[in-house]
Amino acid sequence: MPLHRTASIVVLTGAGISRESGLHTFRDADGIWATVRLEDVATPEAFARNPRRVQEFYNARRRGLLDPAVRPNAAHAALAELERRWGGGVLVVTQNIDDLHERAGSRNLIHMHGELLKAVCVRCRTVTEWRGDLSMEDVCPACARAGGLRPDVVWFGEMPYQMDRIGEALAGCDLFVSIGTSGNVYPAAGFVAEAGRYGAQTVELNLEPSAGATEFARSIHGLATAVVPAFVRSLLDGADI
Ligand code: BJW
Repeated sequence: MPLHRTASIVVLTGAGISRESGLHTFRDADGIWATVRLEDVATPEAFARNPRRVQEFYNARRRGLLDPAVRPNAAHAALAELERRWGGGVLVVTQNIDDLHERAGSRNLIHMHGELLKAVCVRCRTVTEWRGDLSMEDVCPACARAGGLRPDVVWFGEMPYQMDRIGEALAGCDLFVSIGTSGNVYPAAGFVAEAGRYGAQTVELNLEPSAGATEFARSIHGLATAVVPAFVRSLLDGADI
């Protein structure tokens, strides 16, 4: 059955959607966790133990993101077009800390794992735009204290952002689409079951079956730049899901 044009859509994205823009995924053979242990860079304990090591890891990734060669790809663009042209609501919930969705034009967007181009002060909680390297010597522009700025990203053991708003959107959506995520990290990996429980149709678009592939009513496998624009086109053309 085609989806009614007033239907509400929630799209979850992961690192796979940005792979063809030149950014690494985490768990693929050439992924980030193949070169660095997540326990050394992506936990609050790692930051407490060796803040400089963690700052260096994110400084390198921030520089990579700001490389002019890294640009939104056809999959990011297709989701922005869907938001512009779809009658019902489209919410993109991304696990990615890059800014490629907003650069492509997505506006109704939640960065549940934070944003690489922002720093948060652990002393006063103020979030500041940050495009340069970050160090323990930097001073928070809000509270003027040094040593408290960290990347505004969600590490293991920390609560992802805007979970209440995401929960409401999952409960109210008619279609849940998961793109480019391996389905290994919770709570995002549980969104398909949550949306399905409330009666949403569920579709996975990924290079390969994710860890939660059997939870989806439909799976389409291929490169994000091929399968996402095709899927968006089929929605806008009123094809069956
Ligand atoms: C392509 C492609 C192409 C490639 N086209 N596709 C035991 C059981 C259950 C849970 C837990 C547990 N022990 C601990 C937990 C909780 C923990 C967790 O899930 N751990 C698991 C490892 C087991 N989660 C947390 O701690 C989270 N917080 C939390 O749970 O708080 C409590 C809470 C309770 C109740 C409700 C709510 C909250 C926080 C998780 C923070 C994750 N942080 C990271 C790093 C920080 C940001 C950064 O540095 O970038 O976020 S980890 C990393 O993984 C990053 C990602 O956002 C996240 C997900 O990765 P993603 O996007 O799926 O990437 P990959 O590489 O795994 O997959 C890419 C996919 O793309 C692959 O399938 C490819 O095939 C595909 N692909 N090229 C299409 N061209």
